[in-house]
Amino acid sequence: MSGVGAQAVTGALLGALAGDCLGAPWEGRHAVTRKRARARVRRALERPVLAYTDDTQLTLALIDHLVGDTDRVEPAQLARRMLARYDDRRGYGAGMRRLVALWRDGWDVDDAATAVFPDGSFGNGAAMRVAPVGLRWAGDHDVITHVAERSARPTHVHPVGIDGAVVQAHAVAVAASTGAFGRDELAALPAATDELRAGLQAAASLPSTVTAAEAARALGTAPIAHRSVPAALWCAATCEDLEHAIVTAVALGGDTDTIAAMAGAVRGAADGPASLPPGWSHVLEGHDDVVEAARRLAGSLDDGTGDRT
Ligand code: R7I
Ligand code: MG
Ligand code: MG
Repeated sequence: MSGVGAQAVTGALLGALAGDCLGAPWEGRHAVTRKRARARVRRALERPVLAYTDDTQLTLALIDHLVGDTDRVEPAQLARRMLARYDDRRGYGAGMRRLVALWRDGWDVDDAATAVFPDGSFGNGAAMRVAPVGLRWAGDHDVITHVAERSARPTHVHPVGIDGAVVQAHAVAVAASTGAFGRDELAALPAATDELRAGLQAAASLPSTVTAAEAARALGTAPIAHRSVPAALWCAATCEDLEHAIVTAVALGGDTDTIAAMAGAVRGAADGPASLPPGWSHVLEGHDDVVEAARRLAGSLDDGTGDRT
């Protein structure tokens, strides 16, 4: 059972939400300087509301499942929770959209997982939603690995897609339980595939002084697990706070909402909800829903049995 407190849970989920909302307007752009990225973030915050995307929607669906169904993850039940929240306008990946169509046609979840990509997807969708698993089982290494893997299965059965989720879950867990996430923590993360191992090694040794364009080239910014999780963890490990981590993720370009969301989950887990800069909360769509989901997840940690109300 996790020893993580409500502050770390709320911090991680709000950090992820902030990264998703602030990264989404710039998804698919080229790398820019950090100065320009800071101006982009400032500009985005002038909008009345910043919409969240699939990253947040699926994180909420995973919490629905962990708290409302079973805490050890049943892939078919998790798929139903994803379908219940699914909204086509939230910027889902192309493979994911086709998968949802198959689920709606009544396909078996295991069969559908290899129908779109024959070896399963190695997209970063399983990694971007996995923070609740790291929070729930922080300190329980083997359970995190096992449950993160199961949480990937409805949508990502490719070993690299799964590994991205396992690595990200461990990163959130270590940040939440120690209050720290730097290069040492990054370098110690367990990766099972050559792709993630190489990515983590590159991230652990990449200086914080490189330009965003250099970092993007070295680590990747694509919506696939091994070319986004390392970049997100580099942002989290080398930036002093949540705001800088998100600004740096925006500067990298590419899959900005997801890289910023994963970086935000880790920094927010380490630093708590107070790390959300003043003035952000009222702009983030879904802020109150995420706080409520954090309360439910943290509540189910407290009683040790899962809150199935
Ligand atoms: O992983 P997934 O849910 O995508 C998440 C991304 C995030 O950036 C979100 O913000 C959203 O924008 O999408 O969805 P998938 O469609 O399973 O994977 C994402 C992409 O990875 C796919 O659309 C493919 O381009 C690529 N991809 C693959 N390409 C070839 N072969 C994933 N698996 C494969 C593969 O096996
Ligand atoms: Mg998205
Ligand atoms: Mg994305």
